[in-house]
Amino acid sequence: MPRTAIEPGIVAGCNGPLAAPLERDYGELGERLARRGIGIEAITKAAAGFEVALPSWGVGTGGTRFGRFPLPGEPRDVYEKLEDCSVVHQLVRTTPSVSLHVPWDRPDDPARLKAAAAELGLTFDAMNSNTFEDHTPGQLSYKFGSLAHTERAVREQAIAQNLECIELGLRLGSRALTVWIGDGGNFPGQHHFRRALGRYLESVREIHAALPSGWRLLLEHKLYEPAFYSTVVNDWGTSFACAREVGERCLCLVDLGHHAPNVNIEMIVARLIQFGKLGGFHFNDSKYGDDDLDAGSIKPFQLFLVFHELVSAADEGVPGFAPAYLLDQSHNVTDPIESLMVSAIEVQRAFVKASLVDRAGLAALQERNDALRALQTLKEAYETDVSPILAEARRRAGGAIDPIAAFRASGHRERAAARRPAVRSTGGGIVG
Ligand code: RM4
Ligand code: MN
Ligand code: MN
Repeated sequence: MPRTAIEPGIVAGCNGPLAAPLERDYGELGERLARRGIGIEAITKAAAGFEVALPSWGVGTGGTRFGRFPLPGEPRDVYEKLEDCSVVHQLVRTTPSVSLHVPWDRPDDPARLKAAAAELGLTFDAMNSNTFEDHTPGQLSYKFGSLAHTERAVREQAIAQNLECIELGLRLGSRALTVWIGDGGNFPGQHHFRRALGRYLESVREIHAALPSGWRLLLEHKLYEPAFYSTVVNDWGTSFACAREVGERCLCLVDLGHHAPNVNIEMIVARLIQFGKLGGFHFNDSKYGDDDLDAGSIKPFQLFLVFHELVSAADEGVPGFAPAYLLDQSHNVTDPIESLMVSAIEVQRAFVKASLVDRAGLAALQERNDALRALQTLKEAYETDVSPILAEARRRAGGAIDPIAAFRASGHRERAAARRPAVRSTGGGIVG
């Protein structure tokens, strides 16, 4: 049994009075779904099998370039980050793995870190390399780029940093490296677009060649920021072209906040699936840009439509389809543990609703070009309140029926505040 950061009796105590009303709600939903020919138990089983990884950098308060408002008891090192991730998983039961960002999370002793994670019932998801800021004094600077830098020596340093991530990940049990670079230009004329992308490709090829067996390399695009005029890997088309050039184990990662407003992301997802290049997701929500808001908080219907593509691909057994799911958010005004719990539930909610779509019926309507009924078919699934399924899946797995109430009752934040006196920078949050 893994060590739990929250006393299991507290969770059981919070669940007690909620169990009977949940049973009634679950029963009623079961009846309604049965009338549509859907067995609730199969859906609950699917919900219980759903997983999304946690970002180590998400458990500290984020911030903007205008400031950061830290909470008491924020994790100060990777061990404390793991402990907070374990709280999320203990209560929601869908987040058993953690994605590390190096060097923010560079462990002193990988074997010790792996053992600490195992003790908490956690494993490691994709590794992330940070070559978008300078870390060590004396290192070559990434001010003008990393993998696409004009100078070979800087590119070599950035490649070496990615290889170090792989090396570390190998010792931690990770199976993927996600590469997002900040390389780009702030002024027209600053970059020779084709040469910059050519240099990036050359660097990525080297990293790909060093991948251990069973590993995947995930390329993450983003249209702007930190560069505000041009970005080297700016969109999914560029990412796709690069992944195809580089090789079979090089795939694309879609971060929901990395597109221009109103872009049809679910179509991008479908395209990447169709061409065998969808490697993973960073879930968050966005109103204007890479806002890193909580998943499902702004455009829940879009999240559902994305999952409709994902669930269809899984149902159809698209060969090689196994995207990695991760939350990638910045929590500026909420308790990060609470935001991560709610976000994990929202992503799972979108998955479960997408699992309710009458896909055979939809296919027939598409054939007949019945646009109105086709939309209604999707809406029927989207508008079903699946909360009792999510709560029941958590309850059966030993989690909390109401994770926020259980977290607040647990006193974890207060205990952490007492045990973890503040340090200047936790290396967490987007602004470090
Ligand atoms: C970037 C991108 C990366 C994340 C960093 C912190 O915008 O989303 O995935 O690692 O932020
Ligand atoms: Mn991301
Ligand atoms: Mn981002």
